[in-house]
Parts: sequence; structure tokens; C-alpha cells
Amino acid sequence: NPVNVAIVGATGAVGETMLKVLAEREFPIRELHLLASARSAGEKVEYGARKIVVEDLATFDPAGIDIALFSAGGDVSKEYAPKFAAAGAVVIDNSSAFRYDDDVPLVVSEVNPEALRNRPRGIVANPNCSTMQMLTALAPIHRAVGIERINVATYQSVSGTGRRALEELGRQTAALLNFQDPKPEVYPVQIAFNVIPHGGDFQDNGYTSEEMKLVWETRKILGDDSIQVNPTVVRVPVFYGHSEAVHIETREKIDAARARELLASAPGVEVVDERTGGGYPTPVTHASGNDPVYVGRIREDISHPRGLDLWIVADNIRKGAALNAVQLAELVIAE
Ligand code: A2P
Ligand code: 11C
Repeated sequence: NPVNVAIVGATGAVGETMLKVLAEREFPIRELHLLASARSAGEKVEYGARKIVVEDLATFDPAGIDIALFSAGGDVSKEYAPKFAAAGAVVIDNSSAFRYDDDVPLVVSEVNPEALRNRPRGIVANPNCSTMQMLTALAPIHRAVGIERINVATYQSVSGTGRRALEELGRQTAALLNFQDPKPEVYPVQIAFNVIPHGGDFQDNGYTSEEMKLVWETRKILGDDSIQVNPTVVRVPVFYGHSEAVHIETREKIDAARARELLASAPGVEVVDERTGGGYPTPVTHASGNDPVYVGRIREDISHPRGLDLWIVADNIRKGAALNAVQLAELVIAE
């Protein structure tokens, strides 16, 4: 049965891809409402052969909406998600506003879909992109041999920050190639031809908020508070696709061949692991614009008896945000 769908933040980097993914997957839509701020209300957006007019969230009546996909930032979610839920919609929220609330499930469709059923507030949280791709790949290993500790360094693309950051990378790159001043605006320092060890806000413990998301979200999604996670988040001058160098310590030893086998049959995962030039995934050659979480460089850690190393790459806007949100919506309508 077709349902009424609203996308909140439809003009943003994630909202735009939600629209694309809904169309690609032929999501059964009766009415589709595209919502954003008053700034873009009235603009037209293409959906298949149709042109849909963007509506102003502030004056929109959510009555009759079955599924609302939110990706307009935490403040918008905090104010409007409860209103949509009260009007009867299931809200799938891509912000971090509700992720740590006990009565809001935090779900990766391939990892803990069963958690979706328990949503007393009518709100389901979509995890942060770097957690999403990491756990899609690590969950099968955790189920097989148990993961004790995760050491991860991320290489996050600018699209994770939003549309203005995509423009900033383009603008700074062009400026520098023309011997002009790159002028940082979105990031605290130049991002073009640079790497920045900073995502989100600094916390009292010296980690950043983007780093702590990897800690809290991993424990909540895997349902295991004993897992130790030590993250370093780095922003790199890549447009689309986050990469992660992940080092895990497992309870039982797992060798590279067994890990490769487990990952090869894991849902949502594609192994790209030839030990030769280009035989590994990168954002540009594999992830950008595609659905799977790609895993390569699978090897046993020479510095630890139960250590395993992996390189995990995915499109942060697709599996990391829009695709998982739509997959959760599909699970909801299948109930
Ligand atoms: P708008 O285009 O009207 O500003 P991104 O993360 O790529 O920057 O996108 C953010 C999305 O959230 C955009 O669709 C933006 O709409 C939307 N948005 C931001 N603030 C609000 C708000 N106060 N009310 C509704 N939508 C908002
Ligand atoms: C980034 N992961 O790449 C962020 C963007 O908690 O959903 C998404 C922030 C979040 O900057």
C-alpha cells in the first residue's frame, strides 16, 4: 500500500539523495511532501518525471503523513520530529538529536533491524555516517568472534558537513590553483590540499563530538557496553565517501581468510581486497554514488595476537545517511 511521505531538509545534501534513493528503490509513495526552510519554499525539485514544489516546514500540517524522513539538523529535529510523531507519522531522524535517548532505537538496517519495532515515541534514529559504515562491516565479525576493542581513524569527506562545505572545497581548490587566498569559512582552517584532525566540537576528555559518536553509537547498536572504542576523526579534501582505517581486537582470534569469508556474505558489504595496485576500495573508485560498504586491506595485525586490520569505505550520504533512512522506512512499511 502506498504511503504519504515527507522529507524534511529536502533541499540539503542528504535530503536530495533521499529523494533519489526513494525513486531508485521504487518506494511506494502516495503523496510526497518536500519540506525545507522559508528560504527555499516555492522552489521546484524533480522527482522522476514530476516537479514537486518545496513547502515551508514552519507552516506545514503533518496530519496524514505516514513516514517522515528528517535531515535538517538537530535543532529542526528537536522542534518538529515530536510534532510529526504526534500527528501519527513514524519519524526517521538523521540528526544526533535523539540518538542517545533510551526510548529511541538507533538502527543500521543490516545490523539491528529488530530494534526498530520498539519505538514508543514514534521516532527512530539513523546513526552517524562513520558509525554506520563501520558497523555494517564489523557486526558479522562481532557476532562470530566478539570484538573487545576498536581503534579507528577516519578520513571523512566534506559532504558530511553539508552543502556549504562541498562548495568550500571547490572554491578553495580553484582559488589555490589561481594563486589566490583560500579563505576558510566552514572549516576553521583550509581544507583544500590539507587534512584536519577535527570533526564536531571538542569535549572535556580531549576527543571531539564526532569521535564520541563512534563510541556511544557502537555500544548502543551492538547492544554491548563492554566494547572499547578509540576514534580519531579526520576531515580530508574528498567530496563524497568516508574512509576508515579500523584496527580491532577480538575475543577469539579470527584470521584474515575467515574474516574475508564472513564479510563476503554479509548483507550490504562488498569485499574489494586484491593485494595489488587499485585492488582496494577508495571513495572515488568505489564508494561515491554507490550503495555498498566496501572493505579491503583485510589483514592480521602483526602487533597483536588477536588483532585484525580493515579499510572500510562507503558513500557517507548514501549508506551513511539517505540509504539507511530509506531502508528503515522500508522495514517500517513491511511491518
Ligand atoms: P534550506 O535549503 O531551505 O536552507 P545541508 O546539510 O546540506 O546544508 O542541508 C540542510 C537542509 O535542512 C536544507 O534542506 C535546509 O533547507 C534545511 N533546513 C535548515 N534549517 C531549516 C529550518 N529552520 N527549517 C526547515 N528546514 C531547514
Ligand atoms: C560528518 N558524520 O561527516 C558527520 C555528518 O551526527 O549525523 C553527520 C553528523 C551526524 O561531518
